[in-house]
Amino acid sequence: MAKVDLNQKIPNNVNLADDRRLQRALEKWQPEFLHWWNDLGPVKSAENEVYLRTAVDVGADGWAHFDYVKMPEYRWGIFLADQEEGRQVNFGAHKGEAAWQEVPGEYRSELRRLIVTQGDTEPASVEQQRQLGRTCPSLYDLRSLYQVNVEEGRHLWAMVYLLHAYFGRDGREEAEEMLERHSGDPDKPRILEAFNEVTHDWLQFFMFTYFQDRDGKYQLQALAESGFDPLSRTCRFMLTEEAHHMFVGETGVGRVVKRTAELMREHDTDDVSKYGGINLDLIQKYMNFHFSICLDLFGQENSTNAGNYYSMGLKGRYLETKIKDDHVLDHDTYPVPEIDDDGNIRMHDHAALLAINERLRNDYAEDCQRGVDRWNKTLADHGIDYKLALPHEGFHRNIGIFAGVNVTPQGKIISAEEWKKQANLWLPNDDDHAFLQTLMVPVTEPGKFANWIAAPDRGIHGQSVDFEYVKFH
Ligand code: BYC
Ligand code: FE
Ligand code: FE
Repeated sequence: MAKVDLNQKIPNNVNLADDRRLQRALEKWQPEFLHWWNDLGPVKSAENEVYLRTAVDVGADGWAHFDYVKMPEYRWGIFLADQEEGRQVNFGAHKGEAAWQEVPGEYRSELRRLIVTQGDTEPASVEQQRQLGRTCPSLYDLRSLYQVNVEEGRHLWAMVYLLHAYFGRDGREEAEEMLERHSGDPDKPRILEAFNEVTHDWLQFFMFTYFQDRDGKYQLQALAESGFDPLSRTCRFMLTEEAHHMFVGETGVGRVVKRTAELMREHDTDDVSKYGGINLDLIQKYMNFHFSICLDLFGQENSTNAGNYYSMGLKGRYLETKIKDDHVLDHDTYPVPEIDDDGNIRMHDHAALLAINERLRNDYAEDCQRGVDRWNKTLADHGIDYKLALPHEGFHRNIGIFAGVNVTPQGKIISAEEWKKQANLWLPNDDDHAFLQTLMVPVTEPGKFANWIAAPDRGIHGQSVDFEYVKFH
């Protein structure tokens, strides 16, 4: 395993110093990245000292260092998980061959496309969240936001490293373009739809880190199975950071639910909005929105792209090697939803190879349910008879067979007219967003929290909840 070199301009465990050309190319990209960070990263944050985790190693016994950092001085590094001796391509047409240490020439453009799509989401999320620092509900939460942001920046570095190291000139051009497309830009938008939405408020931030970062987890898991070993190794290390992002989301939504439940008990009412809380119906609407746009991120139910990526050995299934089948899938089927002639949604068996996206989406949805169950337990513990629920997979979709079809959260197909009448009850509207904005008042005194969210059970890295996680200057 390569030694971690922290003293270099770009900390890394890929022996960057031994490859002058690559090192120079990345050092040329570095100031452009910083320029982007200053322009489109978190607003008014450059002087803040933030108690941050920095990746400094990949070993099981401690890979992170915690200390105050000014974010522009964060040490964004390149870290790959250790190489596995004798690793093979574990699925598709090349199953059983030694894992590739170089890009297989015939799959170059597909592989580049996957890496570019993955890389594009990372800075997109930073751009989407850049305004949130103005209205943080606490220093603890502000630090969480910044932690997620710097790590998404590092994930961009992870993909840019692969582009520079393995794709030559067009890889370098793709790396430039990562900083030229911008979330929501009408001319040069980010690649995937959900990454062009604005994150207006902190409830959205928690929904984002719960649902959208979880898409990240599942896509990274699928790419971690890749026969292209450097991609696999970099994704495996990214996943260790990703866990914290989803923790921020799950506990964030959980704390909102808890606070709402407390206010409901205290005032004996379902309508806690007049007491500065967020009603459960509104939390449900936000969930409907974020879950549905994230289901779109998995692509179409029947995808020849996904089938090709699989057969080529580039992108596998979730926990590929634990699945008990032939890992080639020439003859297997997988149930996929379809809209029958009578207008009902039914499952039909399709070629498993084409249904790779659908399968990953199902793995994802199952995982999403776990947090919802925990939030519902909080409600039950407060004696509240209300259950949050994930909407039906056909609800509010824009990609695949449900695109353009009006499906209720319960899974019933309705007319466009009916949809128009009811959509207000299912998705956040302008009034809802405006109401949330009234709650978004910054709280920056250590240990204090905005009224609409409960304090966390514990602080970060053994610090107390009232620790000064961010120092302003
Ligand atoms: N928006 O065969 P299909 C993360 C396009 S998140 C716009 O269904 P495929 C993170 C598609 O490109 C993880 N376009 O799709 C989270 C194709 O275009 P062409 C990100 C879409 O290719 C939070 C056409 O529709 N990583 O890390 O199998 C914070 C038909 O495509 C969308 C990845 O996504 C969409 N939602 O699947 C920070 C992994 N969906 O060929 C970070 C890499 C489909 O007709 N990406 N299209 O021009 C992939 O594996 C695949 O590109 C997708 C799409 C799964 C996204
Ligand atoms: Fe990421
Ligand atoms: Fe993330």
